Amino acid sequence: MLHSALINVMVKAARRAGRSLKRDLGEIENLQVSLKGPANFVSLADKRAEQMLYDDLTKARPGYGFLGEEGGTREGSDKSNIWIVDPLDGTTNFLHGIPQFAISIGLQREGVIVAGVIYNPANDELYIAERGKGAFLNDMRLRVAGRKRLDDCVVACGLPHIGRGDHELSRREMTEMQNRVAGLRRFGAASLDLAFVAAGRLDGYWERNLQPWDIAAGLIMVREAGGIISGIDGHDNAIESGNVVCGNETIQRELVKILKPL
Ligand code: 2AM
Ligand code: CA
Repeated sequence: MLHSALINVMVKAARRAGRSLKRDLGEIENLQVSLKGPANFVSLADKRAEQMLYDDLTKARPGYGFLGEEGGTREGSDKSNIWIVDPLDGTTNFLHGIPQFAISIGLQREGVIVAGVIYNPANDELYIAERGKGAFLNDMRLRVAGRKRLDDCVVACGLPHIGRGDHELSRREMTEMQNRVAGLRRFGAASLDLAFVAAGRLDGYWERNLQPWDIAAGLIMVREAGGIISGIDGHDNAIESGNVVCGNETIQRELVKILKPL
């Protein structure tokens, strides 16, 4: 399938960094048994992947800014374009050898996300979206699920990590949702949760306290698949607030109705 030059640049970068992560994943199983564990190794894998992405993306589009999880903001001469990159989303999964992690690359232009690529090298699933051109999984056009009744829906969430976020609030959310949905899931890689909503695998997803690089590529993926993504308050502020609620029009609205008052 033919994609734009921009998407080709993003895909090429994601695949190269993905090969590196996949090799590193192979090493992790050996390291699991060591006393120190693979944590330091993973941190290096993460940094190496980000450096590759930075090199490839800035080589292909000199001047664009770069916001990465590892290196923070690197300003470019072109102030209107910025890459928003997570070299390894789902770090905890990766560390444990669970094949649910991804490279996430978003492009923000004049404050709007215009393109996104999410790549899971473990199963070679490549998600692509470009503004006005649709969303794709390995070249298959994506569409969010059509279910309208929450009690038919499988919905994923994120849970705050140890020492972070409001654990009491997340328990209230889960209690409420368990009473309302067919199945509740927690996969641990925000970018892939968003991609799964775009692919119609999940009917909905919500999570609080995320970072721009967790959300950027997934946001356009969901929108280009015909879904709605917002903050917990239902407004278009997912990246700014770090809180995400998404699904088809009906399900996103239902989820906001439940989560907002909690
Ligand atoms: P990460 O693996 O890149 O850190 C899981 O709920 C999601 O939350 C993942 O996408 C994870 O991305 C993200 N996340 C955000 N803040 C985190 C933190 N402090 N610790 C671990 N994961 C975090
Ligand atoms: Ca992340």
